[in-house]
Amino acid sequence: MKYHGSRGGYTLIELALSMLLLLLVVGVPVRFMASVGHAQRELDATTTLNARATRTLERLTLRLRGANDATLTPAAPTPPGPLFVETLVVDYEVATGYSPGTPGTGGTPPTPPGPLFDTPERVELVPSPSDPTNGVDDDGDGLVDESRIVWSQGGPVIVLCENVPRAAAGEIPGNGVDDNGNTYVDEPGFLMVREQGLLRVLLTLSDVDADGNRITATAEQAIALRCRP
Ligand SMILES: [Ca+2]
Ligand SMILES: [Ca+2]
Ligand SMILES: [Ca+2]
Repeated sequence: MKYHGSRGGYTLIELALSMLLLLLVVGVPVRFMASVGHAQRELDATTTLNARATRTLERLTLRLRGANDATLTPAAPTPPGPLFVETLVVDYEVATGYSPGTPGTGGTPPTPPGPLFDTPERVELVPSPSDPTNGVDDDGDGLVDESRIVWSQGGPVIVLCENVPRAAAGEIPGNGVDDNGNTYVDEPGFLMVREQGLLRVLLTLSDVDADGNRITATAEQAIALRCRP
């Protein structure tokens, strides 16, 4: 069957070519716009995650900036020897004032002058209650065995941050190698490093955007500790 152009019709080949051209004209922009949409959603999600990481370190700094160096455990190593101690939990105390001491009276013994401390505090990385450490994404959020950062002061535990991955950005867990070249081996997404006079905090957060892409944010902060009450 053939339609002759001299009579104003088209051949089947011409129709096929026209359809192909139409698909190209319409399809390329559609795919381009879809790609731009995915990239924008990933960028928005990453920006939000970066803001969460920054906010978490700000909250941690608020909690830890009053910590007294002499009360924070683990204690800083004393050179010569290792320059730092890696840890997932720190205990510390914040000085609230200074006591001049009291003279002994009657049967009460005297007390020497010295700093007064508030109830001990703790910052800790713990497994997420909805995703216990078993190699399975139990809560179906796209992250396997994620953890959370919590703060406590002898009472209720306050969650400072969720979605801390098993391994820091660029680190392959359990291979005994410092894959991301930051001197720490197989470190998790949250690591506190105790050094002389300060606590260095390294944070990685993970999430999954609306298109199912894994996104990551990192932040780092060195918190100076108080040497005196
Ligand atoms: Ca799990
Ligand atoms: Ca999970
Ligand atoms: Ca590392």
